[in-house]
Amino acid sequence: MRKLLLATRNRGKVREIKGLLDGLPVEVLSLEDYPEIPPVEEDLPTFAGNALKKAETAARASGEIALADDSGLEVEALNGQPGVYSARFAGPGADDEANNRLLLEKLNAVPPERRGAVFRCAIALVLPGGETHLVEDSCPGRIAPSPRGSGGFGYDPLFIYEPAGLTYAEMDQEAKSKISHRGKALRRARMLLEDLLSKSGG
Ligand code: ITT
Repeated sequence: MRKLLLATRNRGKVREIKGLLDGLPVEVLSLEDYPEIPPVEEDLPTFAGNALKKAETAARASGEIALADDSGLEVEALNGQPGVYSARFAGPGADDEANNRLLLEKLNAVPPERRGAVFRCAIALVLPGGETHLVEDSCPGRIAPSPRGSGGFGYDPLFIYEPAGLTYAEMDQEAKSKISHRGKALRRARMLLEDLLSKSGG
């Protein structure tokens, strides 16, 4: 069976992406299976640029098809911050709790009607020969006044998906993936991947 390397070390992402790729004729691996591949410096100004950089590096180093996700939260009242810095909002190596705390601090005096935000996701797919594909999608929402729910990862307890009136962390993985930035982008990436696998004879 062909291998597909998820170019990420984020376990929350791995869980969601594996769920969305279920049933494809590929063995899905992640960078945890390739400890020799060094971390990529995510120094580009766009989600697309960083996703491509991560997938290209992983495809080159492993010789397998690589899929990378670069994602993050843009908060209107913060002029789009933390954006591409979402993972290290509270500093290098910051954990989810520290990032969430800082986000709430920065929005302390901001009323509900000005707490709009957008989650964005770029998925890059790179074949061992260098062929590259990119898909992007997003999901609008609002930042809650305090954390709610215990599912998911990252900023999930603070991101309210308004049509459901629930934070991402109050939704189960399937419900989140139906409407999330990652779910929407990955369903399109899955179709591309199905096409590429059938062309290359599985
Ligand atoms: P990799 O680069 O190894 O994939 P990372 O955590 O550094 O892992 P990013 O650079 O793409 O990933 O940073 C995205 C950050 O945005 C991530 O750490 C989360 O804090 C946040 N994020 C992205 N998608 C999210 C989601 O669905 N729910 C909650 N937070 C999310």
